[in-house]
Order: sequence, then structure tokens, then C-alpha cells
Amino acid sequence: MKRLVIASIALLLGASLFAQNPVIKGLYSADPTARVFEGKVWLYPSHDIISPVEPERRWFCMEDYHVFSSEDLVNWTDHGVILDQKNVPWGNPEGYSMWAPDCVERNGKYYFYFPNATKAGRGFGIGVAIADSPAGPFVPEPEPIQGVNGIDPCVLLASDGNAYLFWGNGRCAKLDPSMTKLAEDNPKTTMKWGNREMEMVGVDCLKGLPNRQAEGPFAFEANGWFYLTYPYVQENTEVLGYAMSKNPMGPYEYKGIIMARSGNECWTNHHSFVQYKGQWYLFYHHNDYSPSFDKNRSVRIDKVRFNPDGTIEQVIPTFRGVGVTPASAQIQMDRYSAIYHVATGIDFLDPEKPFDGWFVHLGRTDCWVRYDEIDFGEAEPASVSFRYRAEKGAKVSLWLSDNDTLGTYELPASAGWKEFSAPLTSSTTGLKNLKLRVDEGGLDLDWVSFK
Ligand code: FUB
Repeated sequence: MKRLVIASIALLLGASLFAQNPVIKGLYSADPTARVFEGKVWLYPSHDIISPVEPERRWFCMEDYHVFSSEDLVNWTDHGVILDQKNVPWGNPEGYSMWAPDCVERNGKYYFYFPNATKAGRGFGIGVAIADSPAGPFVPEPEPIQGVNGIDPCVLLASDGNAYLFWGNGRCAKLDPSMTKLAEDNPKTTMKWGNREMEMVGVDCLKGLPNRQAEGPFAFEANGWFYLTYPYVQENTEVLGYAMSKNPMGPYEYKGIIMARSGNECWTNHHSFVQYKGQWYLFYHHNDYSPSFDKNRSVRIDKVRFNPDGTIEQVIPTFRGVGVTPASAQIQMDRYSAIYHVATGIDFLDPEKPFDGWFVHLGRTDCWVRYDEIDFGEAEPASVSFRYRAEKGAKVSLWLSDNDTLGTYELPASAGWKEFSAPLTSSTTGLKNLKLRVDEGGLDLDWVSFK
């Protein structure tokens, strides 16, 4: 019992404090679906792991789902495992294929949709697990949804009163009001597979649109439009693209890219849109904590904006992410909003422990790093601390704007990591962006903090 209590406390504390991108640390999290329930954002991601049965197998591997919640998109609570592959009556208990999920609320019940390897053999079924609370416990239905084979379910609760299931490479069908099966009146088409004829339910919403290796559809309604957003391959890895329609089941018109492919070639991207406290956010993933294996991914968040005609502005992925950071926190300058002349960028503090995070290498005079949206509060802080290393020492200055400085600081030489504090020569209050500029020498910087 004592062990259980300690483990539960560790689990709750495990959610990262003052996190920037990626927002979840301590475990891998991918394919994020974010939803607003009970005034909070609930995050339902996949949970990537290294295969415990075939560690050498370099492929996706997932055995369960966690759910996380947050009121500020910065501090996340891990509510623990909400569904395990061993507890799905129709699933292979050792399938390790619990891919991208979704969760929606209808009439006070929470419906969690998840792909999983079936007991019967090859391929994915899509199951539903039901709960009275967004944190579970979720009870899986005895059978997967009949007539649906594939991955990446997403449910659109449309203003016409119907729920629509999107899955795989952009297929869509209307759900029955029970939310656990397809409606009777869905269109059907027959497809030939060799000599076999197969009946397909629903419509292919991405037919005729750019859709090479499309997956992970996320459909939502906003601004008088239905949006069908989805990852697909333009060149050699996935971009996020989107299409718009006046009808939930299309036809959809392709409109462009939401996010370009990533620089370091994480093959997948997978996303969701959510509006919270008046702002739209894009949740997506990247292999930040696992740069050499792109099947261990982590959830990121950035703001997203719509143009007056309803089209979506392209989102540039950032390290900074979203949310306000208190000035008294350890402000991770390596998760910056902008940099100038920073030649060699960031590195892990300890490559053996990636969840410990990064530092930024500020190797030359005049280079700078900027971190936006720091809350200095109402009482002016009196001192600043730096965690850094600099073999020959360095002189740095802190700036709130081009003419507004918080002073210049001589950081003593230190080959190892060192914390150094000094009184501020001038101070500030409220929400500010902070720029740290190297005036002499060079340093590796972990964080800055104010007291
Ligand atoms: O996480 C496994 C698969 O990778 C998802 O189902 C896809 O959308 C891609 O992100």
C-alpha cells in the first residue's frame, strides 16, 4: 500500500512543471487529441514505448493510454493509465498497437475511441470505451465498431446533431446515436481486393485531394465550416494539410498546409485543434526526446490562427510552445521563441537522460536568445540567477526591448555547470519578453530565474 501511495504521488508530480515544448516529459506521448471538458483541456495521446518483447524491433509500440489535464496548458496532471491492451475483450493482449485515440462527450458520458490489434489476426479494429468522467475509468465495449477497419479514429460532433466517425486515410461514416456503432443509413461502396469483393461503409472524404499515405484525420467545425485536417506525405515525411467543406461528409476542397514537414525528419506528425479560453491551439508531435528514433515522440502545442475567410494560417513549430512562465520559475532559455546568430543551437544536458532537457550554446559575442511571455508579477524582482557553464567566463545583458535593459552581468569562469546570482540593476513587472545577449565571450545556458 505504501508503495502504491508513493507511486501515485510520483505519477501526479511526474507531470512537468513550467514545461514548454514538448509539454509532457517523463514518458513519450504522441498523436495528441485535445478536448475541453469541465473547463479544462484534456489530452488523450498515444503512449510510445520501446518494445518490451522485441526491443530491437524499431517500430511503433504502445500498450496503454494515459490521459492528462491542464488549466493553463503549462502544468499537466497525468491521471494515469485509462486503458490497457490486456483489458480490451476483442484485442490482442500483446498487440502493442494502441495507436492514435480520440475522446468525446455526449449526454454526460465520455466515449474513448481507440485503434487496436484484434485477437482475430491481422489489421486494426476501432473500439469504444465508455466512462462517466474524462479521467475514466473507461470500460471497453465487448466488440470493436462493426464495418470499420483501420487506425486513427476522430469523432466530429456536428451542429446537425449527428456524430461522424473519421478514420484511416480520411474515411467518414455517421455514428448511431448510441455512439458505439455506425448508423444504418450510411452510404456503402463495394471494392475489389483481388478476387474478393468488400463492402466499404461511409465515404472517402480525401478522394481526389492530395492524400499520399494520408492518415490521422482530425475533423472539426468552426467559423461556419467543416475542416478535415490530416497528415500526408508531400515529399518524404508527413506534412499537415487541410480541406474545407460546408458538409461534414464533404465533398471537401483542399486548402493547403497547416504545418510543413519537420527539419529532422520525424516521419509522422499527428495533431488536433482545440479552442480554449478564446484561443485556438494546434497540438502535434515531434521526436524531441528521441532524436535518433522517430517512433518515440512527444506532444507539442503552438497557437493557430484563422484568416477572415476561414482558411488556416500556417503554423511554424516552436520550442517555446504556449503558456505564461512565471519569472520565478527556471526559465528554460533553450526552449526559446527566437534566436540570433546562435550557431550550434541546443543539446541535451545529459544524452543518457533526455527527459532532463536541454541547454542552449551561445558561442559568440552579439548572439542572443529570446523567451516570450514571462510573468514578472506585481512585485519587482530584485535578483537574477543563471545556470550556465563558460570556461572563460562571459558578459551577458538582459533586455525587455531594444531600449529597456535589466542590466549587464559578469558570469565567472566555470567549466562545469554553475548557478550564479546577482542583484538586478533595474527591474520590471507584468508580462514581458526577455532577451539574453552575449556581450563578451560565450557560454552554455540552461536557465534564468528571477527572485
Ligand atoms: O502512432 C502511430 C501512428 O503514427 C498513428 O496512428 C499515425 O497517425 C502516426 O502518427
